[in-house]
Amino acid sequence: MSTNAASVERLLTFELATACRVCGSDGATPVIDLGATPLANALVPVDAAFREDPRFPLATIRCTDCGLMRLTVVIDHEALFTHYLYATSASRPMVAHFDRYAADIADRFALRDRLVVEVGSNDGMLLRSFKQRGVRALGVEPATNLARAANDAGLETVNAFFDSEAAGQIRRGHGGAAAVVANNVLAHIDDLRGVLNGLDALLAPDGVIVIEVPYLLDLLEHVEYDTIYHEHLSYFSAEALRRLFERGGFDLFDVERVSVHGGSVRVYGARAGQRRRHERVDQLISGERAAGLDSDRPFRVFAERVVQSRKELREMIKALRSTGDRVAALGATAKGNTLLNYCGLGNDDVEFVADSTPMKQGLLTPGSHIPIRPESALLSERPGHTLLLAWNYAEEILARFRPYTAAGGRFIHPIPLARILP
Ligand code: DWN
Ligand code: ZN
Repeated sequence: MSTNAASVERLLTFELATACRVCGSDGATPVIDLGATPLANALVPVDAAFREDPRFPLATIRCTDCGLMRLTVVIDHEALFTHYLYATSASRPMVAHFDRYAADIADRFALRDRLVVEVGSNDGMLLRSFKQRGVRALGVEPATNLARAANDAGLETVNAFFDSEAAGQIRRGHGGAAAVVANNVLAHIDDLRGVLNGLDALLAPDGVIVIEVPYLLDLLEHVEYDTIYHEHLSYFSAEALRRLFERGGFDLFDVERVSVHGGSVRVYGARAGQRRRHERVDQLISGERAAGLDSDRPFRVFAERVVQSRKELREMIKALRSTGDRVAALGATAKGNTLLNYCGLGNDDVEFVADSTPMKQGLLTPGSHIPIRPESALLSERPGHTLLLAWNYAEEILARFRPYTAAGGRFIHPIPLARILP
C-alpha cells in the first residue's frame, strides 16, 4: 500500500484523547512515545524510495479504569487491512501453532460437524486445520488478496470486516456458530462494540468465543516495545478482556498463557451464565494486580527500560559496523519497523532484511528503506551478524540457520536487551 503525504490526513481518522474502547472511561495516563513512525506493513516499492514515507504519532496511554493500554491515534482500518502483506503461512512456527490450536479447540468443545467462524482468518491456515478435523470452518477476512488466496485454496472465506452486519449474514446463511475464534485480531479493531454485537448475532446459545492476543504483562516484562505499531490499537490484560466480555453479555470463563508472539493470552468466553469460571481466570487477574497493572508503576519501568534497550542496540550495531562487519536482518516483521525506526537504524547500518514472504521480497522497509530479500541471501552474502527482527521465532530460526552460524555467522537478539546468539 503506498500512501502519499496528501492522504495522510484521510488515514488519521481521529486522536484518541477520549473514551477507552473497553470500558468507556476517559481517564488515561501517558506510557511511552516512540515518535512519528511509518505504517508497519506499508512496504515501499523501490521506485518510490525517493519519497518520504508518511509518518504518524506512535504513542500509548493507559486507561486508569480498566488498565487497557492503547494508542493515542486510530489509523483508518480500510487503509491498513484491505490489502495485507502478512501471511500466516510464511511463518512455519505459526502454521504448527494453529494446527495444535485447532486440535485443542475442536476436541475440547466437540466441534466436529459444527460451524466455527474465524474472524481475521488471513490466508486460511487455521481454517484448513479445522477442516481436517471435520469442522465446518468459515473465515472472515478483510484483506482482498488474502481472502482470494484462501478461497482459491478451497478455504471458504467472506471478504469483509467483522461486524454485526457480516455476522448476521453468516447466521442467516450458515446458522449459529458453535465457536467464533479470533487470533491476533482483536487488538487491530477500534469498534469493539461492533465486535460484541457481531458475536451476539452469530454465536449459538451454547457457543464459545476463543480469542488469542499478545499479552500486556509479557510486553511490559520483556520490554517488547517493538510490538507497538499502528495496527495494534489495544494492548490487553486479562482484566481488560474480562471487562470487555462482561460489557457484551459474555463471561470470560477460562484463560491460558501461550508463548507465541512474545507471549500471548488465549481467553475463552460464553454467554453469561452458560459456563463455570475456571480458577485460572482469578489466578491470572490476581497476578496482574500483584504485578501492579492497576497502577502506573510497571508502565513507567517499561518506558525507562525501552530507552536502555534502544541505547544498547544502537551501540552494539555501531561498534560492529565500525570494525567493518556487515550487518543484515531476518524477518521483515511489522514489529521490526517500530524497532528500526525508533532506534534510527537505516540502510547504512543494516544491509538488507531477509524474509520468507514472496510478496515482501523486492520491496523496502518503511521509513528505513532497507531492501527485503529472500532468506537465501543470508547464506549467499554471509553477513557477520544478523539482527533478529523475527525474534519471537529465535529458537526455530537458530535451528534452521545452523549452516550460517556454523560458518561463523551470529544473530543479534534485540529484546529486551541486545545480545549475541548462539
Ligand atoms: O499482529 C500481527 C502479528 C500476528 O503478525 C500482525 N499485525 C502483523 C504480524 O506481525 P509481525 O510481522 O511482527 O509477525 P511475525 O509473525 O512475528 O513475523 C512474520 C514475518 O517474519 C513474515 O514476514 C515472515 C518472516 N519470517 C521469516 O522471514 N523467516 C518468519 C519466520 C518464522 C522465518 O523463519
Ligand atoms: Zn478502560
